[in-house]
Amino acid sequence: MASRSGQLSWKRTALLGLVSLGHLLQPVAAVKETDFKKCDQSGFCKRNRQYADDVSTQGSSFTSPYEILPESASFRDGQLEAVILKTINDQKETVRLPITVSFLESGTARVTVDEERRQKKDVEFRYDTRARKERYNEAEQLVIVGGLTLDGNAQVTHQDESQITVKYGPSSSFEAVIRLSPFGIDFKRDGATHIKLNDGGLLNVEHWRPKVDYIYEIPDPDTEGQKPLEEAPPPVKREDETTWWDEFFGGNTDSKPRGPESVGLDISFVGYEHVYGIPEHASSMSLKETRGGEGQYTDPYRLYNADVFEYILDSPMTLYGSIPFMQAHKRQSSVGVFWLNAAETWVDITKTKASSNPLAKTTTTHTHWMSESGLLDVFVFLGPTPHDITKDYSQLTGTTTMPQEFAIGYHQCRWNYVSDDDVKDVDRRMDRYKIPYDVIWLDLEYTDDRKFFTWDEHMFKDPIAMGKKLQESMRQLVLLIDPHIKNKEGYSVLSELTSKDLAVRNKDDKNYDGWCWPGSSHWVDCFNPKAIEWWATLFKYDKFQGTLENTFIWNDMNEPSVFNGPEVTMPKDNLHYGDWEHRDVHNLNGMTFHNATFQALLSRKPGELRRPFVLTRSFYAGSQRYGAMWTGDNQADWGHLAMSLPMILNQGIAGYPFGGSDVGGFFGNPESDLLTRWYQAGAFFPFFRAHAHIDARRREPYLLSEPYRGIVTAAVRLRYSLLPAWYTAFFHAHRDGSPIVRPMFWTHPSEEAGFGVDDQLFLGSTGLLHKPVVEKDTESVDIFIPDDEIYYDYFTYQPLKTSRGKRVTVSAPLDRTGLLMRGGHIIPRRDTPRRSAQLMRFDDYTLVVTVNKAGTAEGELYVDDGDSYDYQNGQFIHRAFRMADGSITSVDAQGRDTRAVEAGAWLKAMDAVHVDKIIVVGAPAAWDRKEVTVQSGGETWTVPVKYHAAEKGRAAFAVVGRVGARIGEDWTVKLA
Ligand code: NBV
Repeated sequence: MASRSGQLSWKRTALLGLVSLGHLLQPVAAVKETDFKKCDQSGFCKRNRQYADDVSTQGSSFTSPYEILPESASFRDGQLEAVILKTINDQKETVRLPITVSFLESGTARVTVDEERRQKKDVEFRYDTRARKERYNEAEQLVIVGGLTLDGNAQVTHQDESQITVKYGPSSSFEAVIRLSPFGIDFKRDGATHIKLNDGGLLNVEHWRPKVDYIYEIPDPDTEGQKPLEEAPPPVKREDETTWWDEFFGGNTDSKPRGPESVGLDISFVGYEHVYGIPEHASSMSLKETRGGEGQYTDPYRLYNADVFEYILDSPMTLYGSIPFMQAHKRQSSVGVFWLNAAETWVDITKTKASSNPLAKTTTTHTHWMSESGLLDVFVFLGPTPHDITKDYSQLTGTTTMPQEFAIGYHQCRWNYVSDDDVKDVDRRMDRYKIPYDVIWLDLEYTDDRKFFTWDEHMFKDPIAMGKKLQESMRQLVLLIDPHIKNKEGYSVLSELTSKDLAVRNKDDKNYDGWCWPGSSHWVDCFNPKAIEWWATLFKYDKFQGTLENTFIWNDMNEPSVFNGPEVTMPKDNLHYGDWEHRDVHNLNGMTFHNATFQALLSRKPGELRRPFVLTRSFYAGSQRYGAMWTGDNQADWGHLAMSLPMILNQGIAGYPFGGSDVGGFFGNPESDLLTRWYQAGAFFPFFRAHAHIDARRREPYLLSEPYRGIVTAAVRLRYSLLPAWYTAFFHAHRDGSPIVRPMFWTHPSEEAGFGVDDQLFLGSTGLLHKPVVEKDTESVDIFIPDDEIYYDYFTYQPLKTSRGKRVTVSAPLDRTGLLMRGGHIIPRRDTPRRSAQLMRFDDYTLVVTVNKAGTAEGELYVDDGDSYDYQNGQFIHRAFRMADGSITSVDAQGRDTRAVEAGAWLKAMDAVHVDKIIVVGAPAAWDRKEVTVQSGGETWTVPVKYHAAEKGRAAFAVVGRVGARIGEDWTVKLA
């Protein structure tokens, strides 16, 4: 074992050494920031920032050179079309930029600016490049899945030489005021401006131009020397052209056959102090300013998917995934934008304070978006609630796929479980120590020589037997599959890839050859629909031998990570399907691979329609449709544990809530207390997986000594008992994009003091408020309370002395996490711990009712078979629970007549599933009785109640049961 791992670790060091050739053979300790660009090393970012600086220096004497030609504007069926004229070269030349402003039925507006291709005779491209010459315009095809229906009721309410006003949205309460010269748009709701485009004049569409070699004035030999020096023309400030036609970084050259083509725009959120979103960054949820100042950043937030392992904390540096969606929030109002562009993107953020009344200064957040190429395509959401924004955004990009039920249980992973015996041994020991888990994972080393779809036959002698063993306890196996294909003769996957011409090409139109885990590799190009079809063939059970129905997939390295590529990724001048440059599509790359694998799992066997499970490291807007993500290669330290929370919360805000961080930390060896605290936190991540680096010591939870092992076991069991609540929260994410774990501003949009809180969360709409301990030697947490409700401690039923907008200290010794129950909720649980989620699927339920100040409570349960798509045909149970006026009721949450639903096998089996106990926390004295009556299915019976009067800091509570009503049927529990 030791020598094998030692050998692998050496290989890794050697390979990673190639990333930055300077430190070959030196162990890589942490991310080298210098391996990744800063804004001033990225040509277009530097130019756009310079543009912003020049605009600010010129102040009021600056006029944006973009104007809409009044005669070009026309409005039809909810869409305004016009041409923006950009004036260049000191008024001598103009460029035409067609603009479309679409008003969508949802109330979302979309602004798209393209560039008219100039005639070949006007512009001769210097290089004969295979790359497409129009701006990349296919992101919509890959990202947008709905919500584009135009709003037939939108109408122009005013038009003159200077502006066009369009009213649209719910009850025509939204307005877009389009200023013609200089071009700009103000978005208003109920007469007040919320979002402004190009108000700061930073719109910058770098138009296409021919490459002309520098023209130096060649001295005329006859007149040379005659001109007196003083007459030389004054130096003209030229644009910085040094990175227009090629760019160098870290020893790599990016040839740029199309020259400069960036798009930049300022977007201001008027009166908004907080903006969230644009993951993925190891940063606070409420985004910081980026142009200096105390505690602020000096670089813009960067979105350029990259393998930034062991990343630094509190940084705007790019990470593995990108979602260019931003939400701005203030008291009573949320608005947002989605910048649909897949190229490298940077976002500067600054805030200004202004006031008409010196006592009430309001902050405005100014953002400056810069993308290297492609269209300017921005969606504008006017809310007004966070939930409206979430719904409208997910109408466009889709919602979280309904997960496999097992996927929300606990996942046991490390790099690597080294043999099938190792896997079976872990499985056995988890059972011996009664620690539930659902999935065991195999990292890279299960393969033969890093050739995906093969097995190391010495170490994994009988994968089928291993898979079947897992099936006995209804557990699953996840295998790692990366997008790089080893360049080795005789490897059938390689020969299929190349013979079918499905690989990414280099700028010379040859299959791109880069270096990754297997050594020399090619990359499957999942932008090509044919590649997706081919990829699916590789996963058929008879093709990918050793896989079974309980095998699922993990996609790693799909940024893509290329050890010897610029910034550890692919050269930007590589070519994809359709001859688009990698530059245009980089941030979409990971999603196309994730999608290909998702599609492949959907079609493993004819007639088998089961939900796939695919984890991805790289992502873009829309990736939520294909499975889970995790926050990549973090570190076993307290800082990384703490950072998990804002990162996961921000994922939820940006429509991709199924996420988690490596529990325990990927690099390094966590002390037992850190590992324990990470399990307590992880039990409240939507994706709950422990993982460890190959050089890290083994740390399966049963290896911990007591008391840690027992505490971790309790944390995992807590997760399992709450699985019904988790599944219900996933259902909401699936239905309308709601975050699974929710930050305070989302649940309490009026409580200003909570807008910056990102270290605690609500689980769905259960009222469960969790704040884990993320600091060493800390035995309490200060939980922010966002309202005037009662909050009970989850474990002790103690009603806390809270006050709205303030923090309350909750005791959290090592064996306790900070977990409160907000009054007024009914939380579904399953209280018998079992080995896996699926073994619990026909267990009875416990309902925990937390009585609020008004003496009422409400809750929900959604459940389906957790595996198929039958829920789309009514095969689900969705209950709404309510406690009021001395009774607790359950009715169908969607108002269906459930008896009319023809029950399939799963729904029939659910007939045997009942409500076992109801625990009423904060039960009024009326519950102090011996029994209550239950009515259901036309019958009435009585059930016992055990009432516990309030005592020493503990609320009164009543335990009712066994209730015995069917979970899928209407029932009433009555006091009378
Ligand atoms: O496949 C090995 C690892 C994996 O364990 C990890 O989770 C990924 O984020 N992978 C990265 C490759 C390289 C790690 C240094």
